[in-house]
Amino acid sequence: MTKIHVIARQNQHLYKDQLEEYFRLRHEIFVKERGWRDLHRPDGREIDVYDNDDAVYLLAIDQDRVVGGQRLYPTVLPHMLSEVFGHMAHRGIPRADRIFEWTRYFVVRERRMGRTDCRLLAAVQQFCLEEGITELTAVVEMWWLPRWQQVGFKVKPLGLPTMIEGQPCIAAAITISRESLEQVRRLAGLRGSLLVRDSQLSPVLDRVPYVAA
Ligand code: A1S
Repeated sequence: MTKIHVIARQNQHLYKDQLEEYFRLRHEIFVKERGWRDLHRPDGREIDVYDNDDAVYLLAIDQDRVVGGQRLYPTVLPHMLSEVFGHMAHRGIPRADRIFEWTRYFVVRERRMGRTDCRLLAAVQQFCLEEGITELTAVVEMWWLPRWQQVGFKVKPLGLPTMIEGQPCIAAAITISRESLEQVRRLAGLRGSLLVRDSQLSPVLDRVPYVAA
């Protein structure tokens, strides 16, 4: 059964193979399939400056195979919205310990039937609730808005739509809530937790001394 594994600085060493597969899948999907040419790398691994010890990955893994993934990154550090897409957040860039940026979301082609997608969406809500993360920010193509509405995510735009590589895109903030988690769980027919996580692992709390330093 597909579970969503939480991978952060403290347990990355246990997931070396899966992270390698995840970076290769990102290249396959974002560069080759979606045509985001700027992300092309000769080694076939889509990795950027935010793939570092501060990133948290929620990977959908089925029998050791990565079938989907997403990345969270602290907004108190320089992140994509602050460094690259700041002009899209006309209302200002939300930044706080409890606000993370959400990027690099995908499901492998063979699993695009909604089920893995719902699991990843439920996982991000559950993980954020458990960690006390209150909000996620993201820059997305406009078609995400009806998708989020359908699964009960509470979304507010941070600015007006802007064209990126020929696609209308928007910066948005998603409020984390138990109701959203329950709604996406209901839609997906999910009961109980999907997350596999080290009980000692708390990426948000672990960051606090670092931020204060
Ligand atoms: C940043 C994202 C942040 C959240 C972090 O009937 P359909 O096929 O039209 O239904 C589709 C569409 O409505 C819509 N959709 C999916 N891809 C679209 C696209 N490129 N343009 C416009 N609409 C699109 O979603 C419906 C269901 O899609 P699906 O692919 O058949 O199935 P599933 O399982 O829901 O998977 C959706 C995702 C987005 C995960 C999958 O298509 C994927 O991994 N795509 C490639 C990666 C990607 O584009 N990620 C988003 C940017 S990251």
